[in-house]
Amino acid sequence: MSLEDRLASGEAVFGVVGLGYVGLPLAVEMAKAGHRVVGFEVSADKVAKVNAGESYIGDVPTSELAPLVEQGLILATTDFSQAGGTDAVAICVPTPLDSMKEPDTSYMEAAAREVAPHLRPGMLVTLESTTYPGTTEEVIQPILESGGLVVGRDIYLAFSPERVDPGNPRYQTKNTPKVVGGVTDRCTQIAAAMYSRFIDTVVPVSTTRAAEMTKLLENIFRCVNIALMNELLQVSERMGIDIWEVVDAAKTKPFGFMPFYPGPGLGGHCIPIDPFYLSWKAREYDFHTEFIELAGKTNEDMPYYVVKRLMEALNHAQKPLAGSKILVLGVAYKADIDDIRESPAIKVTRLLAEKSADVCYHDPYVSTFAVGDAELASEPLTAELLSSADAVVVLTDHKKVDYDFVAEHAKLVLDTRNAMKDFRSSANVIRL
Ligand code: SAJ
Repeated sequence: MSLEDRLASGEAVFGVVGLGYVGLPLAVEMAKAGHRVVGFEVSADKVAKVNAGESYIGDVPTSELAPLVEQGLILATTDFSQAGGTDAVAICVPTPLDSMKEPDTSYMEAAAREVAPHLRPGMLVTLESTTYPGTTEEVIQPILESGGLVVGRDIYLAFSPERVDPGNPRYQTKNTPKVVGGVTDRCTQIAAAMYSRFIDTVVPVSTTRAAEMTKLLENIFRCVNIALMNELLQVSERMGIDIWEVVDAAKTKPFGFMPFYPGPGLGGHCIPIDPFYLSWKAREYDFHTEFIELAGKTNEDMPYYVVKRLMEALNHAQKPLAGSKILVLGVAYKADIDDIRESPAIKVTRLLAEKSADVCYHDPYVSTFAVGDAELASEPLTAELLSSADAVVVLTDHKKVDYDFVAEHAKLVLDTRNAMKDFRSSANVIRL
């Protein structure tokens, strides 16, 4: 029976390599559509948790995962030889930057090398990890073909970017349109047929490179526009203009404008990283992506700008930063989540510690946080804590924090997220 027949009949068995914030939700949607799913993980701990029906991903409730495991629809394993028993395998592994800010494709290559020996004619492999145009055909395809099978003839290969926004209450895996681009038209068709089994909208594009570039465009668009706001923040501050008021006013334009906001820097595992996958590859074509480089520089500068503004605010109170007690409010990379990857708070708190400030923090989602060699614990947000701080710096605008309480008890607040917009006229609250 052909893969398309097995897809249509629901008999197709799916594989997912990497059961993280992309792979585990994907496996759950595949299983909810009635397909058996084998999850491949290098972490035995994650394998054990999944097979016990315990979710470790915020977007996947245990109550949703457990029944699928009990029904035998989801099985996790570290044994990649079981890939031979699947019909289609989606690779959802990290694509970080290395210390030189260059793409680290080692996780994708390792995943492909684990799968390759178990490929059978008729199987489909899709790559979901965000990466530079050309990765699928220049890096992954040769590995998959190393056993003699040929993509487009014997097996199928496509790129389909993950579009997971952790914590998004409205858009999850099933209802977020899925772009798919194959090595051949047939690869595209088969990959689209696979994803259509459990995702509402599938968007085929002509090539793997078009699909790879689509995801990069989405995130470079954000990175550059956030950098623009961070630049406009700085010039507005010098001009005595409240950029937050200006953005709110610009938002009233019902067409041709999309609001972005300044902040303490760029966090997360996507936006600060993805653009550099393109700028790195562009050099191979003698092209310098100057917007991306400038945006990266502007965004990377923001933690330093925050510290400068804090020093100026303390200076007005005749207090040096050195020796001052600074309470950091929010360390996650964005509001209402617990993820601290690439969070600007990491850089800000390190800079404050380097300038001999006495730093503590409160974040309702993050219980411990490393500042240099020190491991800090989130302190309860009490009136005493607030009033004992020489300054409070809001780095993440978690909704569950009581900002009225903060304004009431804090001597001085530097608000980098406009979390305290209702107190913008209070003498003790300064907005970035
Ligand atoms: N940020 C600003 N100003 C803004 C928006 C964001 O400073 O106007 C900061 C955030 O605080 C954060 C960083 O930028 O530190 C990234 O924020 P983000 O809103 O882009 O959120 P992410 O990193 O979770 O991005 C994800 C991306 N999803 C995928 O890559 C699949 C992105 O494509 C989504 O558009 C984004 O979520 C989203 O819309 O929430």
